[in-house]
Amino acid sequence: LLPGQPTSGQPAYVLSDEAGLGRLFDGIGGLSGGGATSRLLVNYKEPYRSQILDYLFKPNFGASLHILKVEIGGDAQTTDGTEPSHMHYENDENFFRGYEWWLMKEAKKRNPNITLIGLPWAFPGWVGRGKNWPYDFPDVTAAYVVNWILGAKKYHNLDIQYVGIWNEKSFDATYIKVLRNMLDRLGLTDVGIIAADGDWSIADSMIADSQLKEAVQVIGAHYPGTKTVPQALKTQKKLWSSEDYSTFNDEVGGGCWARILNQNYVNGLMTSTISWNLVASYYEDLPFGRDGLMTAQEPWSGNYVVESPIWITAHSTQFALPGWTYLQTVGHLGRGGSYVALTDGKGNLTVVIETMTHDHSVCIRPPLPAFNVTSQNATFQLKGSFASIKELQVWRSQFNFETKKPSFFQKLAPVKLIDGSFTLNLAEDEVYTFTTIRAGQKGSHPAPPPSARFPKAYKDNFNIRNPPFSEAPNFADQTGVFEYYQNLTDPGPHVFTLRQVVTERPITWAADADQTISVIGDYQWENLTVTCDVFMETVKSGGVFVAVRVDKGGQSVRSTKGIFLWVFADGTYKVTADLAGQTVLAEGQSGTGAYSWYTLSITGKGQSVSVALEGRSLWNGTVNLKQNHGWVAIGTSSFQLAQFDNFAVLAE
Ligand code: 147
Ligand code: CA
Repeated sequence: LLPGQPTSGQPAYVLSDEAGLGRLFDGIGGLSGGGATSRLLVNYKEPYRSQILDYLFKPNFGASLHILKVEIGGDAQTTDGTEPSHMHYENDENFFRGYEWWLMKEAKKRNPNITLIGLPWAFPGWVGRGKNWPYDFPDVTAAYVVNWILGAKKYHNLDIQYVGIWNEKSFDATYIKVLRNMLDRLGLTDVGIIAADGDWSIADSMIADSQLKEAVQVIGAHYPGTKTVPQALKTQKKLWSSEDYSTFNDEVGGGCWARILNQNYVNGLMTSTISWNLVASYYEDLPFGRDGLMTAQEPWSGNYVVESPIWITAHSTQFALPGWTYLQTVGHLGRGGSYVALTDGKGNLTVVIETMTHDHSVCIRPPLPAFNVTSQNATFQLKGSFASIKELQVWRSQFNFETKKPSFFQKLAPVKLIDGSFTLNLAEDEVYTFTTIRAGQKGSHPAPPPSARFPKAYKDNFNIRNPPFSEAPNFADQTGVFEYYQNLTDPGPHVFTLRQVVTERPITWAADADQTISVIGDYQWENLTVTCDVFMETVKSGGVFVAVRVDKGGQSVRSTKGIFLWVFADGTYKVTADLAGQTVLAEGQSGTGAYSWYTLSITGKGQSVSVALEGRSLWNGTVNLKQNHGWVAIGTSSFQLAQFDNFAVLAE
């Protein structure tokens, strides 16, 4: 029998602390990065940007998250783009790149108690001293990561509470000990190490190696399917689902989230669950489109969507905080579904019940074994220090898959307890919170502007002296990093430019291209003209491009197709149908060289394409791409410095 399951005629699930309590609750979180999942969020105008942040972080308002986990940018592709490193080069340090610093500060503004976590997916190439591997020089890697933690405090007054090892890649026991040691020597003893953000296998190593066990504070597993393993339990460490969800955020996604938030504890004794990702703020046609707790992928329109996972999160987060404790009396319901209960140890009690059916709660991974859920009556009997509770506040979500008219996070009339007990009728696909906590609110802001396509006429001259972010709006780097740059020695009109700054292949997490590329615009664009000024900073092997109809980003960026116009520092040009440059449509002399500015343009109209250099036609031809639409892009032929200016698109 499962814990709390009724044994005979009188069905009652006991909620009690009489036999002691369960594990300490560490909170529910969202993950920004891994990678570039918040890229478009930063460019929302106010008040929309603040509204989105309220739905995510404001206590007693929306998801009211307890934890924000961010990527420690490593200049490499990490799912939906690259995130910039705080150390592009060994002698470089800059703690104002990207948007994770800003996001952590916005989260903390709303919830000063939020737990902050950093985890690297990739590292700049120099960390590996030329090898695509971060563990040969563990002190170099540790210094790089610890420097990020120190910079967070020094420049942003952010206290990072936990740091991870290498997302979804192998861990190295020596590195973990070196990292622990370095943190301790610097007085960062309160910074916990989470390991190893993959499967549970580190538990075996920890049992075999007591120093490793000492060094690690939390075992973090990814997509655990709500289950743990005996070895992990044996370590007696905190167990977390340190990355989970990654499911399209429709109602089935909300159902997935409801089920795993409860059952990660019920089945796996995991005391934290972190959603990949926090907010879907990347072009939807990049990998894993809309796998966030909510959607904010249109900074140009201001439109965003508060999706069901936000309200499912609220059922737990608004009524239990990190530092609360799970009761031992949690479990499965007789006819399917589950319940958890938590207490603050001061008499407060929160119970979360879910009855998600199999087909309405499938997550992206792992496969979900069959189970049955049917409607049922459930009686809960409060005992121990909860026996005297007279009334509980009630919040309900009904997915209503049949009528397609869901209702999320509704406050119902409080329930009176009779002799410490209450009974409810549970239908399929419902979530309930019963709690002594009277706070709690279904927050709302006025409806955002309607959805709109990316503007057809778009320009950026990058002329901004103190940009709020290091990256220009809407450019989504897929290999390399493109930053605002002030070219002080430029005699003419190109003082303010955009510059590709990654000069060495990073220690990669995904298959980055051998070229660099940043995409922008509407994935449906087919007929259009793009113009951009380009400037190579590498003699002989310099090369830059402008492209249209770019069909891929993310982990498949290496096989990106489209129409690419390249000029090279050796005086030649090419038109290719792919980023890798294997399908050459045209090539010839261009007279181009390093350290001069050139204007490139491409016009595509149906199958005919024309390309021009300095306004003079270089080539006209017909193309027969598999896919005739896609983003616009800029980039370089290898990891090299190059600048871009006066970017302009006019689409039909
Ligand atoms: C995770 C990554 O950590 C995230 O950055 C993001 O890419 C996410 C998308 O679903 O996936 O990586 C995983 C890679 C492989 C598995 C699980 C997560 N897997 O094979 O089970
Ligand atoms: Ca400019």
